[in-house]
Amino acid sequence: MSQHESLLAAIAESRAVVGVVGLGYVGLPLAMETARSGYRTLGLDVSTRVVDGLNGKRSHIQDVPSDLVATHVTAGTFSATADMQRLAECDVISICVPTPLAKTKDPDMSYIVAAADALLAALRPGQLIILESTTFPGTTREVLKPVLEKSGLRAGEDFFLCFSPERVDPGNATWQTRNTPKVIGGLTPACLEAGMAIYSRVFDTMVPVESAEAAELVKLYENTFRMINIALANEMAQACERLGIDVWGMIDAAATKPFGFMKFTPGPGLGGHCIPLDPHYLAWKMRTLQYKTRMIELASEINTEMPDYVVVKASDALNAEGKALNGSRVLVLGVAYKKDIDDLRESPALEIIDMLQKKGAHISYHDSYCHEIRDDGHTPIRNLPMHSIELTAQTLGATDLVLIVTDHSEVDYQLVADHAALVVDTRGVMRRVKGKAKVVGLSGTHQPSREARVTVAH
Ligand code: SAJ
Repeated sequence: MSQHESLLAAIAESRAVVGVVGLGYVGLPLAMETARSGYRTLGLDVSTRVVDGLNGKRSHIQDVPSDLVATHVTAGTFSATADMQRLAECDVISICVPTPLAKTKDPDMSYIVAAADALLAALRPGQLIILESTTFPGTTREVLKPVLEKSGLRAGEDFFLCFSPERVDPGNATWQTRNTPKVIGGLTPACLEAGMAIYSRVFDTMVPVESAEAAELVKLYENTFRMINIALANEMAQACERLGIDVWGMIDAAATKPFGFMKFTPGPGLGGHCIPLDPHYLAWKMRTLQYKTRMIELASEINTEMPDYVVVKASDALNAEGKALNGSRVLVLGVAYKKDIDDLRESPALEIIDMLQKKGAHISYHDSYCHEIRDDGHTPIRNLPMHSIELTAQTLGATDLVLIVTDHSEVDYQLVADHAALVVDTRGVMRRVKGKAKVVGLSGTHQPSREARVTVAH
């Protein structure tokens, strides 16, 4: 029996052991799904805190309940380890490690290379490796394959290699790991067959594509599509500013088009660990092929200038009240990178607070998801840590400006409208309320929201 046949048999008979490297917001949900699908799963992570927590039946990931971890740990279908040599026990290995950007906006491949080195030490015939981390087209074939073939084993013959992009959307109650269609591409047809054999037992819908490179590009295209369209919405906000049009009402009206349109909204800038980063993986790769992805460069420029645009709006709003930014008390409302989550990564709020501080404003913030802003070495803000303050009539009344950066759903915006004197709203959330506060939007006049579509009786 060939290595390929014995691997397929182990998968078909649920004897295959699955290893998941990297137990973050992608890896841990995946490990739970492979365990649910009947495969004994070994979670591997460099953090002993993560490993000990999971073996202690505690989850550190918002979307994975601790009782689910407990179920699989108790049943013996999941355990965690920091010992990368145990990769040798695994027949299928999914790599879910970070792929950040360096300060120079070049890909930081260090986590993938570290995982590849650990895999090399444990590689044996018959293993299937599936890279899930978002990365530039060619990574699987040009980075991972050469490292693993230092073993003398050949990809596609002795071991098998696929790329399958993660599509995890933290906090999404509808689309989760199991029911989100799963794209996969193999280095060879035999690789793809092996990848499909295991993943079609884990995911509801599989989407095989022509190659590992195609699968790598699908993910980057998805997120580049978002980044560019967000930039277009941000450009519309600046156009509406000059036209004296309320950008939110304009976009709501455009979104009534029942076909050929997808709604994106302007904001204070681009946060998160995907959208601001992923397009630069593609731009970087294309530069090595002497091609300049002009749309990505321009869109990134527009998104990157939004924090500055917001600071100017804040300064102008205070100025209109005869106040200087210098010395004003500014309450930043919402600092997470998007609403209803607790993630500060790349949040534009951090850059905005830093710029306001540098102009002499006295900053406080309220965000019930992010109780503290700590100095993690990347945060530009001085005098850290900062702590979220209570949002009350008193704290609102004691500010010269409330700057809404993130529109968490749980905030009482009527309270803001009733007790703040001046609000700059970068999310269009104050359109839903009316009160004494003067509200300045991202563009033009800030119209209270009204039904964007009136059905006319004929
Ligand atoms: N943003 C806007 N305007 C918009 C949409 C987003 O300014 O119309 C801003 C957000 O405030 C945030 C940033 O862009 O700062 C990114 O927002 P996002 O909604 O794209 O959320 P992410 O970063 O969590 O993106 C993830 C991605 N998921 C994966 O890569 C697997 C993305 O592909 C998803 O489409 C997105 O979640 C989602 O739909 O929630």
